[in-house]
Amino acid sequence: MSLFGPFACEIETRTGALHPCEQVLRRTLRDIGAIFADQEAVQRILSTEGDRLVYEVYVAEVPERRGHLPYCTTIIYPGQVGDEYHMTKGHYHKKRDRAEVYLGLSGEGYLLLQNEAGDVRVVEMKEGIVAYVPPGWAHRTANTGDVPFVFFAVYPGDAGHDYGTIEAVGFAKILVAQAGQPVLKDNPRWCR
Ligand code: S6P
Ligand code: ZN
Repeated sequence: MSLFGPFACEIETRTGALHPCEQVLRRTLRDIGAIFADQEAVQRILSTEGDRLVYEVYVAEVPERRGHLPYCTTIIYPGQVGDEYHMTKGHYHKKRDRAEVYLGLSGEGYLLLQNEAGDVRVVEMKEGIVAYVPPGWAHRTANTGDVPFVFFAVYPGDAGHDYGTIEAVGFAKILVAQAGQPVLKDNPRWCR
C-alpha cells in the first residue's frame, strides 16, 4: 500500500511497533558484529549463545524523495557485547547537509554524534527528549538500560544513507558499562 495523501500511523511506545509500516528491518549480532570493539566477545556470544536480535527499525510508508519526511521507529534491545552497549550501525546522511530529529519514546539510551573532523558529542535520551542531529553529523544510538530503548526519527526524504564511511572508520568513542554506568571511552579500533 502506498499512502501519498494525508494519513496517520499508530506507535506502540513501549514496543516501538508502528502500524501501518512499509517494512521492519531486523539487525542481529551476526549481521552487525563488526561494529563492536570487542571482537572476541562477538565470537564468544555467537558460538556459545547463538545469534541475537540487537535492534529493529519500523519504516513508515513515506517515499524517500525530496519534499517528503520519511520516519521510523527504532527499538534497541538491552544487552552488551563485552562492555559495550547494544547499538545501531550508525551512518552519515549521503547528502551531508540534511539534518534529522529523534524523539525518545521509552527506555533509555544515548545518541552519539560524530562529524568528519572527528569531534564527538553525546545526548542522553529517554521518553520525551527531542535530540537534533545537525547537518554533517554521523549518528548512532545505544541502549544503556534494562528494557528496550525506543525512539522515533524523522528526516528529509532526499537525505540518503551513507553506511560505508562509518563502516570504514568507526566512531572515535565507544559507550561502555563501568560499574553499571555508561562511560564514554576512546575506541581502540578507530581508524583515522
Ligand atoms: C534514519 C535514522 C534512524 C536509523 C535507525 C537505525 O536516518 O537515523 O531511523 O536508521 O535508528 O540505525 P542505522 O544506523 O542502522 O540506520
Ligand atoms: Zn539518519
